[in-house]
Amino acid sequence: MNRGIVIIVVALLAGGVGYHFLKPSAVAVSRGGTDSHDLNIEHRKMDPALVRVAQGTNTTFIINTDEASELHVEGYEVMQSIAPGRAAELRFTADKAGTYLMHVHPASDPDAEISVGTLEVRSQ
Ligand SMILES: [Cu+2]
Repeated sequence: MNRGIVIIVVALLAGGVGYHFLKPSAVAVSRGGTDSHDLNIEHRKMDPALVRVAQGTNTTFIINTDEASELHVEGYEVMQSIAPGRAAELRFTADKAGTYLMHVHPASDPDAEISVGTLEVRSQ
């Protein structure tokens, strides 16, 4: 077989496999205006792990959790008490572009800072 064709076939296969494993499977995207995202924190991990919003979006997070904590969005310095059994709402305007870590301070260990996910605010 022609060596060039073999190389192309191998490259296509590798690309497909790479895409399958690397594509973001848990990404929430919003495009400006007003938007709401359901966030579920279990075992100190957030689903989706990455929330993307367009800069300027009036954002609401509706948060369910399995552990009483404070959720803190770094950079925005917004906090919300969250607890099992009732959804909590955190509202803010995503007016600063950038990537911001989100962490929790568990009620059982308020000085601990445990990263649970990421907020990405895209400039438009
Ligand atoms: Cu904090």
